[in-house]
Amino acid sequence: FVSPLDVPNMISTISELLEYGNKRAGRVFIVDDDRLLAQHYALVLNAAGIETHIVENVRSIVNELMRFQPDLLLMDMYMPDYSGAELAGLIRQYKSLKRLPIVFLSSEINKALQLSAMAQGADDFITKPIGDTQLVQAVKNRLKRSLQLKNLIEKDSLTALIKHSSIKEAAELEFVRSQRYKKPFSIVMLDIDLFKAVNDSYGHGTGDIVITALATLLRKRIRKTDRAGRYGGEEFMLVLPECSRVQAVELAEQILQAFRQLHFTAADKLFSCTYSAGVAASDDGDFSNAEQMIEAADAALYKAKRAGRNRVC
Ligand code: GH3
Ligand code: MG
Ligand code: MG
Ligand code: MG
Repeated sequence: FVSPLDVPNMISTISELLEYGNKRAGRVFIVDDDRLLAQHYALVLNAAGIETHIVENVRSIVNELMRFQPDLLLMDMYMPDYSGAELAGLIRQYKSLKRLPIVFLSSEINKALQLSAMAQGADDFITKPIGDTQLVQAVKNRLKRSLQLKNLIEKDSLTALIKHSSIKEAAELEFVRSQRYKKPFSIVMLDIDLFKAVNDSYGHGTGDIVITALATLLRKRIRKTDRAGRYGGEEFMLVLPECSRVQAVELAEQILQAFRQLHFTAADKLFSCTYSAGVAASDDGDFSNAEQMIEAADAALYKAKRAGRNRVC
């Protein structure tokens, strides 16, 4: 496998995948009406390498959660306008927030009240007062398990890209965001050309290497705020916020050029591959949901295939 890239960081076993989840300390969203206490928690967690966000306005908690994308929610039980239990109930109504671990951090020691608050969909309870080191350890352990689980659920084991359902969720989230903030947004669908022939000529293992190499290339070439997912076998999807059609086409063409230049070796033969791509951009027209944009990107991909492959439409 000769390539101008580094060896693709292929993640092949569950233990490696769990290891991967451990590399990120995680993001914690803090909800507490005591501003000073919330800031203190944030400071202590930041010192341990954990990113934090303190809720700014409880009324827009769902928006803030969707924007910050936390791995854990640390929430007070008693606040002037809303109770933590009410907020937990509200959060659980959103599909994309169903898996977010919610931990109450409260001075409430009455077990029955703790339980009824947790019945709203929280996962755990930590009682205040709590020392700084204790808090860090408690949060770290919970974050670690939360991230491991998230990786197992969301990541494709061959390429370590997010899977079909997660990239679709990312597209839905970005669609809503782009509408709200009136920003452009693009989706790209890529499909490796004549891939069956690669498997037939060089074997499935070599086919896997090609898939992993393209995944690595995608990961390296996109921006931090972009998402790349494995949509199907040798089909990928890019979700590109604040990206117009022109920019999306340019990106897909640049990556195509880099992909074409990769040389793979198998059975003493050198070969290379191409892909076809279809772009759908929010500036193309009136889409009413992400599903319609995905369909448009799929149609453009089909057009690229019919026009002779190895191109972006
Ligand atoms: P086209 O240019 O029209 O896309 O031609 P194609 O040969 O790529 O056609 P198609 O999309 O139907 O074939 C995809 C092939 O990819 C079929 C399947 O066996 C293979 N494939 C799917 N997932 C994997 C995988 O994880 N590893 C390997 N090695 N092959 C896979
Ligand atoms: Mg309070
Ligand atoms: Mg295909
Ligand atoms: Mg194909």
